[in-house]
Amino acid sequence: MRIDVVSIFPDYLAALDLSLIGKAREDGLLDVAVHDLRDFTHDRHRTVDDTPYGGGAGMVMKAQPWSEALDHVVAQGHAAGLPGGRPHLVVPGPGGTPFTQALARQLADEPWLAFACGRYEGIDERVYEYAREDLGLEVSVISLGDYVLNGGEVAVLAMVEAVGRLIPGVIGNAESLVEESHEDGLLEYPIYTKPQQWKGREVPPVLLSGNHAAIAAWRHDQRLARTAARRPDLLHPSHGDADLDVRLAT
Ligand code: 6GU
Repeated sequence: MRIDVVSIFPDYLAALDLSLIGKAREDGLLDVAVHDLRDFTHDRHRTVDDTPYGGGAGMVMKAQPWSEALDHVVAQGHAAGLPGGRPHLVVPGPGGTPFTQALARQLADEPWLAFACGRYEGIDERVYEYAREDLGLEVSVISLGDYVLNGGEVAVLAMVEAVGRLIPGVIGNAESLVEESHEDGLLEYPIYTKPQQWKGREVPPVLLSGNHAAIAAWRHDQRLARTAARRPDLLHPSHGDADLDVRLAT
């Protein structure tokens, strides 16, 4: 998979050289290119933002550096002989579609992803139109969750890690991918390792019983109890709607 990232803080993405993703790059499974948005400005101050039309707080990222950066990403990808022709453009932002394991799996099937890291209040809306209409890109705005980060860089690190580990060959033991939180809608069961007693605490006896059916049943119960306690929305997806109805009615 090819991954391009455009940011005004390319140093943030240095973490992509590390650990699992760094190893996948070394192994040729992932080809990551990070681009500095300011390289696509033409003024002395390398300006990437300006005040919003219509007023309001904060600054807006200018369309011009973004269009040139996206042109460059597409041209460089073609020069590198990429399959499929065009990247799926992902724009991280708190106003996007929620990022989930299911979305990570969809993105892991793409041969080419480009991430556009916004800062300030966001990017001039016409950049999305340009990407879709002139460059023919699929564009998805994706959010990590209901809270606000200062920019897309940290979100890209999270998304690239979630997507990268699903690419065949990146994780040695593919079985470890199946028994995970969010792969089947339940949270993971508690886990223990040696010693059997630690600071007066025992490992649950069933795990030492050698009774595989009993262990599987205990783990399933634990997953249900943990999901009910921490993420009841996963067990009763309609509960979220009740809140929404209250908000709309008031
Ligand atoms: Cl993807 N970006 C930003 N800037 N803030 C966020 C986010 C993304 N997801 C949650 N908050």
